[in-house]
Amino acid sequence: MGPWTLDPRGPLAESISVLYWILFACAVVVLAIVVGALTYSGIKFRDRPGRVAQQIHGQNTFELIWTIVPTLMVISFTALSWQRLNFINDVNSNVAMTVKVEGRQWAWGFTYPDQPMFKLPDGTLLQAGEQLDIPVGQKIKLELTAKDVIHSFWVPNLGGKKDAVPGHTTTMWIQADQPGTYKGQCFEFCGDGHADMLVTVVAHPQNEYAAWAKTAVEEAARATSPETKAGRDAFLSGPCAGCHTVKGTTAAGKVGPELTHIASKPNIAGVLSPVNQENLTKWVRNAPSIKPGILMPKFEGVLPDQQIDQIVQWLLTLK
Ligand code: HEC
Ligand SMILES: [Cu+2]
Repeated sequence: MGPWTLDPRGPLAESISVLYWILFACAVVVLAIVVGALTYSGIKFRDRPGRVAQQIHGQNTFELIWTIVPTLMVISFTALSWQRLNFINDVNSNVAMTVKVEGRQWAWGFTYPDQPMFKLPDGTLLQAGEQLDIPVGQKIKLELTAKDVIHSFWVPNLGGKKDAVPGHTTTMWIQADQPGTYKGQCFEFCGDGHADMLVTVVAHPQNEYAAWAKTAVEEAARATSPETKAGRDAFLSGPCAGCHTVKGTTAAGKVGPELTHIASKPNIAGVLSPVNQENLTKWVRNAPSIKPGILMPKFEGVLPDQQIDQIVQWLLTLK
């Protein structure tokens, strides 16, 4: 049924949607009773030839019913919600793994837990932009924060919403009961690119998860060598990552082309070839002078020359 709360695919989403249906059913019953009684009395007691409508005061039985019944309903809604909130807010028991999530304008970045299976050869941890891969049937704790403004993490089939707040860590958990791809979206208006701030959670069968992690670590290792770490860091923490995607890193920008294999391309943006240090440096320094009217700004005088050099060194490793 697509990404929405009423199509739950895990225990957290399930508990939310069941509560929703209970409240909805009760609301429909109340609505039917109120509208029914109103219509009935409107017709039965109306002023008409041979009958003068009257004001009636005091009806103990009715007054007791419509005080006690709603009170009991509200109390039971509170109890139900309370019990579910305990389940929803329990982010710590039986957690299989903890993933760090960072929201930034306008993409989600993930850092996998400090476990051997997610370690790259240089000792850093596997990261990903936009897509989070999890094993089926396991409780995954998310530690959320944001880099710039408040964002909100929401994958409706798997769980509720949680704000990602700059300088602060919030927690939530998700769990998928069947393998599949679950779409989500930032749910707090966060600027121009808000509508494109999508997230995909892919749930793998448990026995295939280790194999997925191995491949992902191998791919990511290509984008991390100790010599080019400075360039990588500058790229990921600077403006580049907001516009470009590099698989195996948190860079998940959508404005410009993907740069995962930029060093193997025949040319830069179809206008500069080959892809080498000289041409990449020219491009990053002043792309608009090479291809007028493009969205990529010039970085000459914006980033220090040394940083541009480091970034270019790193780009050259992306084969
Ligand atoms: C505001 C968005 C934006 C930012 C910021 C940005 N770029 Fe770009 N970049 C683009 C766009 C758009 C293109 C595609 C231009 C074209 O082909 O017309 C591009 C193209 C490129 C290309 C050529 C890609 C190819 O497939 O040939 C490289 C390399 C590149 N950018 C590197 C960088 C680096 C490094 C940074 C950071 C210093 C950066 N970009 C920052 C938008 C951006
Ligand atoms: Cu956002």
